[in-house]
Amino acid sequence: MGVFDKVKNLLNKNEKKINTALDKDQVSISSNLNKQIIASGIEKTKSSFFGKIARTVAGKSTIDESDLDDIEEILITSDIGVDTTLKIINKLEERVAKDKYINTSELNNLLKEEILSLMHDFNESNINVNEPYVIMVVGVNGVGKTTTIGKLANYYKNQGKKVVLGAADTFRAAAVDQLVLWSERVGVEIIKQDMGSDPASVAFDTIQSAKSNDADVVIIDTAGRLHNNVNLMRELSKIRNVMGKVIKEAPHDVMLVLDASTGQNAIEQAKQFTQATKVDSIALTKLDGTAKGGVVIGISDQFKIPVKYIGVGEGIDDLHNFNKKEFVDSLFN
Ligand SMILES: Nc1nc2c(ncn2[C@@H]2O[C@H](COP(=O)(O)OP(=O)(O)OP(=O)(O)O)[C@@H](O)[C@H]2O)c(=O)[nH]1
Ligand SMILES: [Mg+2]
Repeated sequence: MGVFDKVKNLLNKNEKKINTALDKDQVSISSNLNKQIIASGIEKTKSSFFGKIARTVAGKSTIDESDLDDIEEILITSDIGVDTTLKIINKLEERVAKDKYINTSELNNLLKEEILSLMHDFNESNINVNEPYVIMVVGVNGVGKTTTIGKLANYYKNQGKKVVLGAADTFRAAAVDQLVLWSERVGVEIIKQDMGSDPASVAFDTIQSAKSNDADVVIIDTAGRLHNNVNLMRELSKIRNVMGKVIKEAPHDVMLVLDASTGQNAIEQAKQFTQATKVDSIALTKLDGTAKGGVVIGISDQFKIPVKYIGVGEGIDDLHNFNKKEFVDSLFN
């Protein structure tokens, strides 16, 4: 290797080192920021859940069988759900039976470990498919579907993606207007028809337009429906099927929106929806206003469907990728 090549190699190596260091810095800055946002978003859940646990074990150096009943009650009242709570308590019991008692910091670590092992993370899917990536948003009335779509559109637009919204909630006049407002606010295209028109037809138009205009992401709004209404559920299937006629794999992501502040009701909705239709991911909204954030743990354990996003406010930037480790760390720190 000549002197020139050696110098060039050296420079290249240094540049790589600097770039890697910068990347690492960026990752840690954004990860810290994410942690702070999540921590403030789940403040109420944290002070309720962790506060209760801390009060139960305050002044104690050891936890025995009888304390576990109190802990069980706290987990259940934190909206983690009975099934998931029992799994956690069984593990704690095993440990107490083995060691007779555990100390409070061990208790915290054990709780943290158990909760983490029950939850599922989302492996970021590749939305750089050749055709538009289609997200169909479903959920009952008022859970935050349209708001989440606005925030998502903004998120993808900021990533340089071309986004098209589809106003397939033709059930209420105001629903289309609300999505139009979001499309203007974010600056993305929207496909709509008159109120009362066939939602499947709007979805079809949207995907066709997105395909011919080389869009990257399509997000379809649907009417809030009662999860026990068979006809409305059928309508969802119809919307879904019609998409597949334009893009074979569409919808790539059927996203169920759940309102965390409804606690156990959100778990019930997840049950009904997953029985009635394919659900690929969950967005959990309104974590900011509730102490019932424990519901994330129950949902993640019971449905094996990743919680992909959490909503922590009404603003355009109040949607975040969900990361189980950050969530559990925020809950315990
Ligand atoms: N605090 C808080 N409010 C939210 C969040 N997400 C949505 N909202 C509010 O919840 C209300 C309902 O939101 P929408 O987006 O209209 O809900 P939707 O599911 O589209 O409702 P329908 O179209 O009637 O079925 C609005 O006032 C939103 O601003 C959130 O993460 N935090
Ligand atoms: Mg809506």
